[in-house]
Amino acid sequence: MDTLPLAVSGDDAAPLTPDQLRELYTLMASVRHLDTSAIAWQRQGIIPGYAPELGQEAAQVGSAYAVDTSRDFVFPTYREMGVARTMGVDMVGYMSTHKATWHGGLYNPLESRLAPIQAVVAGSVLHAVGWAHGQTLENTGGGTTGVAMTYFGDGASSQGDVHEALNFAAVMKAPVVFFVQNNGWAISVPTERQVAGGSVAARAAGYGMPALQVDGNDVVAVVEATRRAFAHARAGHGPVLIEAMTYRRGPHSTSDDPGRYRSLDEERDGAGADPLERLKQRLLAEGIADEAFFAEALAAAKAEEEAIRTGIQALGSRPGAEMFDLVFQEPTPALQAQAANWREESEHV
Ligand SMILES: Cc1ncc(C[n+]2csc(CCOP(=O)(O)OP(=O)(O)O)c2C)c(N)n1
Ligand SMILES: [Mg+2]
Repeated sequence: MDTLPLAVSGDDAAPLTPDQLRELYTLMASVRHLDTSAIAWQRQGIIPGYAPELGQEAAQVGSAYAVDTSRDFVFPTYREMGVARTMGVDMVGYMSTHKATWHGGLYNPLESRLAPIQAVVAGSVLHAVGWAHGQTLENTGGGTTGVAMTYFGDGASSQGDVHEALNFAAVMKAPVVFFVQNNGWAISVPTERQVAGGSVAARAAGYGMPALQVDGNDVVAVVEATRRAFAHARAGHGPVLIEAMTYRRGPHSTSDDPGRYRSLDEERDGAGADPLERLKQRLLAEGIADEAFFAEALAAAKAEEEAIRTGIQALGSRPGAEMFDLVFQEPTPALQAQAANWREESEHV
C-alpha cells in the first residue's frame, strides 16, 4: 500500500550510495550482535531483563537512518535498541535502562533526540504528537520543521491512545511519522487476533492520512519509505503512517517462552528471510562488499559489545531518593508523603 502523494527531491530522492549501503550493514551487524549478547547478559545476571529485536534490524536501522538529529525527535517503545544505536545514542547509557540503574536510562534525551524508553504500550505515540504540534506553533513563519517519529507495535495499534494520536495529528497537521513495526505478535497474541482488518496502514485512510506499507525486512525499502514520510511531514503536509511488515524472531522479552504459543515450524514460516543475510547477499551480488568487509563488521560489532558490557558492569547504583526528584517540577503532597515513607523505611534497612 502506498497512498503518499508527494514525490521527494534532492538528497531524499537520491539512491543510497555504496558507502551508505555498507554503513547500513555495519549498523545492522552491530545491532544484531549487541541484541543477541544482551540476552546472554541477562542469563549471566548482568542485566535483569531485556526485550530483544531479533529480525527487526532492517525496520529499526532503516527508519532511524532517515532521522536528522539536529532537529527531529524520536519516541521509542521498549524494543528500539537498533534505533538508539543508529541515532548515535551513548549505548552504555541506553542499555543501563535494562540494568534498571535509573528510570529511563542514563543517556540524555535532549542531546540525543531520543525520548526515554517507554514501557507503557502506545504511551510514546501521544507524546510525539504533542512535541510535533509544538514544532508547528514555533514555526508560524514557515521555515524548517523538526519531525517527530514515534514507534509502536501491531498490538499497540488497538489501544485508544493510538486513535487519539492519529486523529489529533491529522486534524492539526502535526509533523509526525507514525512508524508501526508489525512483527506479527503482541506477546503471545498473533496479529490476526489483535488487528481487525489485518492492516494498520489501511486505517490511516480513515484519518485522511497517507500511509505506506513496506517490507520491513528490506532495509533499503525502509530507508526510502521513511525519507519520503519525513519530507512530507517536514514540508507541512501533516503526518504519515508507515507499517513495516516484519517478524519478531525471538521471545517477547527474556522472561517469555514462545514455545508455549507457537511452534518452531510456525516461526520458520512466519520469519521469512533474515534481514541481515538479505542485505549481505545484495551487497555481494552488486559487488559492493566482500567477505573481508563482513568479517570486519563482525569484529567491530564484537569489540563494541565488549566495551558496552564493560561499561554496564562498571555502573554503580544510583541514590534511591532520586526516584522522587524528577517526577514533577514541584513535588505534590502525595509524592512528598511517599518520599517521607520511603526514607523512613529505608533508614531501617
Ligand atoms: C498500557 C499497557 N498495557 C499492557 C502492557 C503489557 N504489554 C507489554 S508489551 C505488550 C504487547 C505489545 O505488542 P506490540 O505493540 O505488538 O509490540 P511488540 O512487543 O510486539 O514490539 C503488552 C500487552 C503494557 N506494558 N502497557
Ligand atoms: Mg508486535
